[in-house]
Amino acid sequence: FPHGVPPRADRRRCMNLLDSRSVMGDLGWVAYPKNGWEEIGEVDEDYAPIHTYQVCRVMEQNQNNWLHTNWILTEGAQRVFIELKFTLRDCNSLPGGVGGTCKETFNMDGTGMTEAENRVMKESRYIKIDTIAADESFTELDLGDRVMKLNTEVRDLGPLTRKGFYLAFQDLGACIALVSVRVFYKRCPFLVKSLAEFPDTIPGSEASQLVEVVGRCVNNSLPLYEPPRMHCSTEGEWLVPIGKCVCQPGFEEINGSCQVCRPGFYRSLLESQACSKCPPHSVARRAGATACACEDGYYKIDSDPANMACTRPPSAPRNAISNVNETSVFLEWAIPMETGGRKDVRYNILCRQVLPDGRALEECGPNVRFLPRRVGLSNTSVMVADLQAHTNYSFLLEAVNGVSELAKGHAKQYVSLNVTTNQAAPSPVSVVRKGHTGRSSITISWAEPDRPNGIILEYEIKYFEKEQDSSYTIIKSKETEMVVEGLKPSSLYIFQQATARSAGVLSSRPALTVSNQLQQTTSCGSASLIPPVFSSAVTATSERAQVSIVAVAITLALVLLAVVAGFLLNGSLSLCVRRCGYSKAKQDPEEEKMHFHNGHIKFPGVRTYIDPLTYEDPNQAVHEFAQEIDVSSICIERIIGAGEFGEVCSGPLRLPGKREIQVAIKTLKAGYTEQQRRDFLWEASIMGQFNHPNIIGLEGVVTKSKPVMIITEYMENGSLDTFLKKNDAQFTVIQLVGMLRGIASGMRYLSDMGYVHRDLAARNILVNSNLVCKVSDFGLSRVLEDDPEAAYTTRGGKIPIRWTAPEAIAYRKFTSASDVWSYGIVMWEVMSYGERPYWEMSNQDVIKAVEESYRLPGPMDCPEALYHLMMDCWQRERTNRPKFDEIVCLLDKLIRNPSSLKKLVNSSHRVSNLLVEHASEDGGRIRTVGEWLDSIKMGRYSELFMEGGYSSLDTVAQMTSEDLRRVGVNLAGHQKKIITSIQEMRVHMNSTNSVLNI
Ligand code: ACK
Repeated sequence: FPHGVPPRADRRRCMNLLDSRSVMGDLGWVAYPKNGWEEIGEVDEDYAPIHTYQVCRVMEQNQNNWLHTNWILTEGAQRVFIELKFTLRDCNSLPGGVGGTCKETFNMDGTGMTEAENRVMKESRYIKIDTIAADESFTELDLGDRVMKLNTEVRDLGPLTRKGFYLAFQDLGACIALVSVRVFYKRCPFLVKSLAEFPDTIPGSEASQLVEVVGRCVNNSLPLYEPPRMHCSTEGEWLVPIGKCVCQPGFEEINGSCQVCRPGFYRSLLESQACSKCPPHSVARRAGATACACEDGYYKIDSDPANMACTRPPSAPRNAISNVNETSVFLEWAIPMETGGRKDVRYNILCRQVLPDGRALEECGPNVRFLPRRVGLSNTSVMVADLQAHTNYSFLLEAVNGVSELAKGHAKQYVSLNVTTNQAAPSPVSVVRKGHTGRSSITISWAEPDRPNGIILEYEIKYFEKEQDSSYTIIKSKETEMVVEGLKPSSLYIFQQATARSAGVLSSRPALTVSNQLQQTTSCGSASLIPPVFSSAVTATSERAQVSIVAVAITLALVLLAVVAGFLLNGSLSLCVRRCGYSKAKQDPEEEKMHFHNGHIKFPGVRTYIDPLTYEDPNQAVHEFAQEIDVSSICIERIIGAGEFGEVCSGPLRLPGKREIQVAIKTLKAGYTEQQRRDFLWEASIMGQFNHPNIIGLEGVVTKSKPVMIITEYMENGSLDTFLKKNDAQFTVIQLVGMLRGIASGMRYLSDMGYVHRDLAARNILVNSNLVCKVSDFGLSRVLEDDPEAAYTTRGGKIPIRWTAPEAIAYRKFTSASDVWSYGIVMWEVMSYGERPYWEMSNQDVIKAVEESYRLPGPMDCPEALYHLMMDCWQRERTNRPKFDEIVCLLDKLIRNPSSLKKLVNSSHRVSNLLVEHASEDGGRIRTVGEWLDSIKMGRYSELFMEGGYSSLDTVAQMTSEDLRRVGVNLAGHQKKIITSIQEMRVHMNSTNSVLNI
């Protein structure tokens, strides 16, 4: 060390085993031969006494002078360092020719032999450590000047395996003064780092070796994730720290030690640094808190983070309103004034029916439906359906949040709403029983419908002879039993049961509801029941039957008109025949003209859609059907999209005396022509005629100021196709069927109104926050002009080929039946989460394939019942397609009986039903994992599959759900989709040798 004293760190690091300078008395080293090395007392530069050993027999030949030290204990060190300080005489500076005898080096040797072993000194036992030469040798001159040319040399020695060793210095004829010999080892000194203590550690024997040492966490601290470790190098330095200790909860680190948290403060997580102040509404009365306790009346649930304020249950919902539609009630409310400090506010509905005495209340039965559900609603609205007609109900709306359960003593706060339902059609009669059967008569009976929805005035029976189904007979009964007489013997009769009731004072629409068909053959003496589900048999001759269908319709109309005439309020009346379990009944398309319209018997004065073209002045049409809104009631907040005529925006609408609602605002861009203005407002003239929960609602128009606007209800989730693509595989089948049911119900309403949409497609359906789907985009040919999907046909005009029925493409025969075809395509879009129908096939190929009877295959995971319905919608013969009311009935049935949706379209069916070579250029063959994932729209996982080692279809085919999770597919819907495809892949591999053919 140049300044004599080593730095502090080195002093701690270097442990002396021998230091000749520090020995006060005789060193006791042994010289051999005796006249070689001799011990001479001297003083150093500072005149401090030192021991030196000197030898200078440069004049004599063959010198071999040994000096060996005492036994030096290693103290466990495996490698030691030897520092020598010495002076050496320059041979050339010696007077007289000493010639070849003078040396300028000496040897340092060592042996690990014990004292006993080494009593008789044997040079041969020593091993040479090194030959030592001087950097600087001194001359006569230096002696004269008293300049000490001191050399320092350090050598290391190891690995040492014994407890000690001897050193020896061998002179072969040099002039040396050994001023000091220091032997030391290096160690990593005791260290406290990151709250962990590491003890004194002796390094390993090899030069580059690191010794790993596990530290001990200091008081009130704990290892974070893993025990703290450090590595001791041979230089005695601590290197490569791993892990650390942190203060345990309730303590914080201050100046390298753990101090307890003060009252009012807490520390819960090892990861957090310091104690934190208790969050609002919580306290820590003692020091060292690991969490704060909630104040009285405030609560916390396990999943609440420690730094979250304590919370309390919410107050009651506010501003509850109801909107009654027949036997359905739409309830809506505003969020509570006080949410309790939480974001997880949910709403529960308690429905109670007011009993006829007007005082007692009874909880609503299980038949009442709540959409989307009764409890745990996250939105501030609910649809309550299937209530009884003309009945008072009391609804209690309760707001709850995550801590409501804990707040047992907290009085629940409700808001209550009293509601009276209106008139509605009775539910179908479901059970029809056969009684006595005679040669020409049969007795049949039935139970009252589940929901009569009022007083049933009479039941109607419609029946016809199987072979003569173009005409039928209707007879009526006030009772739930009737004897049908005058039937032909040995003939098969089909019975259809209907219930009818008076409209009551409030309703203008009496209804007939058709129940299941009863099939019965009249017998020659004994009746025989025909097996099909809805059948039984009868004998009869019927003179009064066989009336032409038109005659029946007109008679029936007159009879029913007479029944309800006294109750008519608005002079309009329609009689609907809704049938479930649709039959592919013959229906002359021309019947539509004969007032048999889509299974509905229409009467003069029934509300139908009026073509705005029938108005000479289009402005008049607009104002006939759409309310003019003052522009000051609207506030445009956001642009949500672009339409053909201008931007589509959203914002609040506040009409005088009404509550504020969010609306969509379609604008007509500046610089329009009169024709464009007319075309733009055309849609409002149509939309304004409709009023149905599954048809986009028109609020009004702004025509008296600019820009001209159409204001519609706001649909939070935008268009259905984009919405589904965004939420791929995220819905349950029931949710999807619910959406389809809504669309079908809207379409049933449109077809009842006599309106043909012509451009029904998922992109033209809007979805609100409750997943309610509404049909939008009205405007006949104009819509098609706008639709980017619509292509010009050879006969002129634009048609969205993929969605359009063949007869509409071929000769523009657009009817509700062609809308049904499009509905089938929408079903396919929904069940495949927004997949493009017929993928990338060209329009020409689509037309050709459909013409050749190819149809779209069932989407993955699609229930068979739904695929059958799609296929029926795609019947070439349009009269064979189901009607929208049949579709609604069927979907309702499936929703009521979810097990009917369990059976999925099986893979072989999907594949054998394959449309055409639609997939990749390679004839639809999928060869790589990437192609396969793309084909099931899971391409986003390609990289994860590769990283997980699943790079071939063969390895993928072996994957389990567990493997999928390991790869990183965490969404349950995606796991299901991929696993289903893997199962299909296995089936295919067995038959097609590891190439998947979609
Ligand atoms: O898919 P989107 O978000 O839903 O983008 C289109 C865009 O405007 C252009 O038509 C959206 N849009 C149209 N009408 C409405 C509406 N009533 N509510 C919400 N978004 C709407 C549509």
